[in-house]
Amino acid sequence: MGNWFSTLFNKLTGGEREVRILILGLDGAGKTTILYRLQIGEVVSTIPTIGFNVETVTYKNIKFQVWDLGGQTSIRPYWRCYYANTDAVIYVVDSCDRDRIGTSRDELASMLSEDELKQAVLLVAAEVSDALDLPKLKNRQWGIYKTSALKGEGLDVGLDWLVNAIDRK
Ligand SMILES: Nc1nc2c(ncn2[C@@H]2O[C@H](COP(=O)(O)OP(=O)(O)OP(=O)(O)O)[C@@H](O)[C@H]2O)c(=O)[nH]1
Ligand SMILES: [Mg+2]
Repeated sequence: MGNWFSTLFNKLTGGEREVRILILGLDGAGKTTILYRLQIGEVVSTIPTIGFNVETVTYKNIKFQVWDLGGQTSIRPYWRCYYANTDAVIYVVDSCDRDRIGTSRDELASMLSEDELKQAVLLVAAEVSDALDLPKLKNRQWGIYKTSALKGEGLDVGLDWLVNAIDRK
């Protein structure tokens, strides 16, 4: 078994460490709602996140350490403190928030340009790939899924994609 394979095997079976995932996106995009929908399978009532929430989520026998960071303008500069050793980013976009889609695209671009996230797989929870310039991304596995954290739609298929994408790395 090659080194690469055993590292991945350990990662996915929890032998070495959990898969580290960041949930990012503008304030009000639905990040915290997604975190708790994934963890307890229910919609919780949220307040704006100042700082972060972190939870361990087990999905299909894989342990994810999921970090949900606050998305307000004043908090976004701190996202970079969490980038090291991140396996995947789930980027959440409120597709109804048309006025701020450009801001969301710019934050995504600046996040993806960081060296520490070079290897990270990108899953986008939204329905707005063109507006985010996703088709222009090079050297990055990305997937986009229309999701509703309230209805619980789209999260499973998105996470399945994410697990396979990490597996292929
Ligand atoms: N319609 C709809 N509303 C949602 C969805 N997900 C979250 N919301 C609502 O959007 C509001 C903000 O959700 P949060 O999960 O707190 O947003 P957040 O991205 O964590 O925001 P910050 O912590 O400020 O960065 C809440 O009122 C949610 O109920 C969704 O999929 N559809
Ligand atoms: Mg939040």
